[in-house]
Amino acid sequence: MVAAACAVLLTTGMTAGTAQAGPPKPTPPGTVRSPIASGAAPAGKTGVFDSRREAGTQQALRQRGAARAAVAAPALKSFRAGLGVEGVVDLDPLTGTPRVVGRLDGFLTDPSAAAPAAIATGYLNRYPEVFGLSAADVSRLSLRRDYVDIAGTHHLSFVQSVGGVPLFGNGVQAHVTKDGRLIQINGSPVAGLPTSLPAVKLTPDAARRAALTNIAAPVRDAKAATAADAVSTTVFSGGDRAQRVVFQSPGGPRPAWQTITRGAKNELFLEVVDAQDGRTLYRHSLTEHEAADASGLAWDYYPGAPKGGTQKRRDFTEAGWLPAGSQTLDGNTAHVFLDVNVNLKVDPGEEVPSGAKGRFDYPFTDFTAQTGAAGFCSSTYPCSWNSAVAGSWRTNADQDGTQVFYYLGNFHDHLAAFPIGFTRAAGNFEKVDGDAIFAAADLGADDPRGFFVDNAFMSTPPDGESPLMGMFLFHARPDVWADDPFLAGNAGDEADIVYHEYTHGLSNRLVVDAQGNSTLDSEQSGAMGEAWSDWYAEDYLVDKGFVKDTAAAGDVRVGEYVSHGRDLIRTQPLDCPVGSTDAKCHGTDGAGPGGYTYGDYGRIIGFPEVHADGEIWGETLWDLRKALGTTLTESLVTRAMELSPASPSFLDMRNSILQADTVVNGGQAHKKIWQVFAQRGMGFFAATLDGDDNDPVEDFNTPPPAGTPTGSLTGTITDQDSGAPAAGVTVEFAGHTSGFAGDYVGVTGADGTYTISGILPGTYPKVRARGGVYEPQIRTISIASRTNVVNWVMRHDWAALSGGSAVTAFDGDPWPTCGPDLMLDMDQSTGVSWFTAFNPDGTLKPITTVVKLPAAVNINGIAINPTGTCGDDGSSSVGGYKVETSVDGTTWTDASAGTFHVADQNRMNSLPLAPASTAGVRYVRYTILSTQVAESGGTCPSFDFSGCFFVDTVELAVYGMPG
Ligand SMILES: [Ca+2]
Ligand SMILES: [Ca+2]
Ligand SMILES: [Ca+2]
Ligand SMILES: [Ca+2]
Repeated sequence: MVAAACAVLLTTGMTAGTAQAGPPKPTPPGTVRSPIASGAAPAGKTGVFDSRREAGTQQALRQRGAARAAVAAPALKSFRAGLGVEGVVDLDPLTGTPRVVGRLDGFLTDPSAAAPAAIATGYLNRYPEVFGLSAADVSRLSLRRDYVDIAGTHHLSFVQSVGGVPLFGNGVQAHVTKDGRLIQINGSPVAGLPTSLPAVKLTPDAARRAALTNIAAPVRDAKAATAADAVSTTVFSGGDRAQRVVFQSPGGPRPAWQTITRGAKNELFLEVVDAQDGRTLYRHSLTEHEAADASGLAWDYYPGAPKGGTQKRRDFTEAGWLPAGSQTLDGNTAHVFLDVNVNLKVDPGEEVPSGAKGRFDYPFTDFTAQTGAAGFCSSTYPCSWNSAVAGSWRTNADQDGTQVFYYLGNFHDHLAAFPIGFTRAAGNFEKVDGDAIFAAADLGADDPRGFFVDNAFMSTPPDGESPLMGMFLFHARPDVWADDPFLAGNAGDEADIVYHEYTHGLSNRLVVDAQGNSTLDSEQSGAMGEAWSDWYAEDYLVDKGFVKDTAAAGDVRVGEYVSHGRDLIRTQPLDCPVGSTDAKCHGTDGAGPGGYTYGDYGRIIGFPEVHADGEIWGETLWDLRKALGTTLTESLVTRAMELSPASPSFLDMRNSILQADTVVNGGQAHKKIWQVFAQRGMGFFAATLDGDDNDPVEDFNTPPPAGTPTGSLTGTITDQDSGAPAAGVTVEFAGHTSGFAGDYVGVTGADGTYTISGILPGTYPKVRARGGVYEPQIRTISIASRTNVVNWVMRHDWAALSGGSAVTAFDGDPWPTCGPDLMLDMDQSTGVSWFTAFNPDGTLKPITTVVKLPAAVNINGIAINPTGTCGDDGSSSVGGYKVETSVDGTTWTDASAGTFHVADQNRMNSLPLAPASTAGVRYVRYTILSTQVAESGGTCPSFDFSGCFFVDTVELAVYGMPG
């Protein structure tokens, strides 16, 4: 909740709402329509016509199929039964013969040394009543193709014919394994074909003329040359062709001409024309599909990149991302528009329109010469707008929208493919499931305030609802931020930025609770979310050769383009090994040089922050990729998300990666995985209290060898003030309680004793005791291979909510998610955050909270942790304070007053108490009088000190005995 937000880059975004507002659907483009064809062309395949698929024909065929099924021949029934419960016998209503015969749990025949074609025809001959083919029919099949795939399977295609004239469409296909087992028969063969057909009435030229009329093409005169073969192959001057075929219509086989003619716009059409009456039986364009495909220009990495920097034509329709003829970028994978007025709705003028032939052809206009050094442009990092010229971003806006659409489709396909497998079943983003990505490019570009720069985000609701992605311009207007260090470009033009945001969708759909809601809600899981996003993006770009990861360190940089080759988005590149002395792996003042380790958590930029701390996880996964290769690592990292517990810590996810290795890889990579994590400080004895621990302890050990004798831990826990045994207190080894490697957890009984056994020997940095009304304690404990005794003395916190205390009044204005209850939760990682208000003389307006204790207490101590929290820096810590007590909530007695200093941050500070203030206390009133901004070296107002906006307290505790 730091007020100055300029440094926050590539966030997951918490923007409310999923912006379901849809634009009007595009009007289907004009298509060539036949004045003859009686059926409307099916959607999506304009120009296709098949007389067998006309509604009336289909109705008749359905009735025929139903009638046939009702009186299935006994032979067919017994055949079907013989295939078992997973047998498939699917009859084609047009032919009454099987479109598929097979079984899902095996093969149709045993292995055989016979020729594959003989295996297939032998099977057809064995079941004439199923396939409807007599021995004579089978003998007339001609083998057109025997395709052997890379697994050795034969895919056979047999053509049926009448008098040497082939049947159009129908036939027999058979698939045979390399050891001669029949897998499946399909193809809907036509049963009982006659040996001859009525004479044709149309000449080849008449058929050609009918075909041209059918496609509304001008009928040209042409000379015909007809061969003396069985199909009367005819070639016309001008290139049109015709040959005889047999066409299986619902009424039976008919003689026909198959023609290939050229339409009005030079498209080629294949048609089948009835040879007796000139009727169109079938039509399919051979080229219009190509011409009507939606396509556009896009590069693979960023403009000017050494590899993947050049715009190329991309077929959006063939890829399945956008229907042919689309006039906007609203397809199955995404709806990209330009939300220049940042209302998260598609307003008039915000769609990216297609040009001629469904093409989104928007060549990139280079602004480098216009923008120059002010925008950090160069030939290697060209600019796409000039922030000093209003509206100059419009020139490349449609180009950028098209580019974003390409990236989203491309990454959709990459993530869906093996081995990642982010498919529809896994919860990916597709319009057919109601959740295509709603992507706003040039977000806020036209907003007069000029704030919407240097960022990108993705917010991901559960499966079935569209996520919202935002891509901003980079580089602010000079009057808004003169020193903006970023390139004057478009976020949507850089692959890793778009892929980073897309991956937020992956992680938030895979790490979920049973309802499908994301559980990436802890500090460390948020950091992993950022790291995964960096990792999947760069992993892909390196795989494809667009980013070159050499043996040297520091090649792989997120935001290479918008940062014009500097470390502006992350503190250093991903490929920075631990201990690297390469200048590119410079690290930070807080974490030191070289690759980061777990102990750098919260120190990389001086305070906990998900993008910075995520670099530890990202670099670790980059090591893992180096150790295991990209394919296995993609698999394990993805499967681990699916196995993850809720709100995971880095150690939870390490465990899930190990478990994933057990599941999909037989545990073969266990040793290497441990080595990688141990080297990054996530070794066996590493400790984190949970996913919200901002101060995890690193360890560089792999697990002790199998068979190492274990030890146990036992002891007694007593109440410091009463001396009584403390029951119900949990003792747990942080980092060893997620359920994977044996939980090290024990609970005290009524006598205050606990025992944990089976502990591998070593030093565990965070062993925590907590429970009930007792203030948690954390200790480092060494375990030897024997019984180890550790006793604890714990303190009853009478202000703890869990013991029945309550905030009964306060006069400040707390941040919505950081209210005063968080002072009383005995959690040192949470606290209250108040908005500040100042008097005219600059002093803070005091903020008061009243806490009611569950019983009257003779107090012997009050302690406060005054530190900045809820995302604020140390300047938001409390300086001056006052504490009063009361037995009735009406009359107050001064108990303590003073000032907390920087040295008092991050700990509980015991307050000196006035003797008259401690007896029979039921109420405690805490007043904040000032912040630590001045002691932190700041003055307000200043965006550099969060204490100018918020003042916080982590915890307040009250000790004593019932009074
Ligand atoms: Ca809008
Ligand atoms: Ca979905
Ligand atoms: Ca490298
Ligand atoms: Ca707290």
